[in-house]
Amino acid sequence: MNIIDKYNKRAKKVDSLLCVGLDADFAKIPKRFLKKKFPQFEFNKWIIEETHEYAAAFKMNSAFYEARGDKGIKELKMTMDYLNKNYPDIFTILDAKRADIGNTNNGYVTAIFDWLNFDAVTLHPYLGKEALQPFLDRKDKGCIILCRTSNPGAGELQDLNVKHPMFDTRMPLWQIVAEKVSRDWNKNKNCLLVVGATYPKEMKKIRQIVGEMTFLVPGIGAQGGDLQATLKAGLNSKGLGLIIHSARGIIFSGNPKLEAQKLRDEIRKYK
Ligand code: OMP
Repeated sequence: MNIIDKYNKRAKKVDSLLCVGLDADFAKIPKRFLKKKFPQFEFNKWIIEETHEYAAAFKMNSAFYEARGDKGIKELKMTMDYLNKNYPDIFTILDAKRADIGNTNNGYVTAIFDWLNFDAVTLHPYLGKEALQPFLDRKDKGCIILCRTSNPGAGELQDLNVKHPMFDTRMPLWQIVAEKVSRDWNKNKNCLLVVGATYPKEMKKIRQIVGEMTFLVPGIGAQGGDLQATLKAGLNSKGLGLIIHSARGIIFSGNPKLEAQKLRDEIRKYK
């Protein structure tokens, strides 16, 4: 099965486009978990149990695990083993924003896709397709390329008006990334794009450029992105094509189950 089909299948099964972010920030997880032997894992297990029925995907940002050294990496792996064993149909994303020269990427590919067994990883486009080939070659896994990020300073580089590589015209760099990835890098139909919910106008343009491709959409919840505008701008012709992500807005809300359900319901309503 194509990796995007895995996401679509789960999204249809639970009628949800929600991705719950398991960003288990050690400074923020409730005190009762800190007494446990594996605090981040136990916290994640609780969040997974509270929210899985609403989730089409789970995403983990490796920063929050790397920050605890070998303990954090172990608990990241424990979380993935738990998800693979108990909820194998839920799409899993490691947010690590990797990318290096080709042979170094082989190490990332083995660690993220084979050892941790994530379905997809976030990647920088900056080194180009030739360098990313070890990721792109993995037909069974997803490559989620940063295109228009959600942060306020995203435009510093992404808005640079650059010459189109083939035509005598100029456009913002994020448009070139969208075009390149959809037309040239996506031979194995395993590429996705990161498009922040905080930039719905750009999302609409990117949807026009790339057709049916799937976007990972961070920026809902704590970053203030507009869900209704996001769905309007970003859904593809099949009513899919979006992985709507929220971490802090759900996991540190006091009632993760309720917040996940609310967001799932809002997605259904505006869809
Ligand atoms: P919350 O703001 O807590 O919902 O978390 C957002 C998550 O998405 C964090 O793990 C970020 O690192 C990640 N993220 C963005 O916030 N903006 C982006 O443009 C891209 C990402 C990402 O690649 O996931």
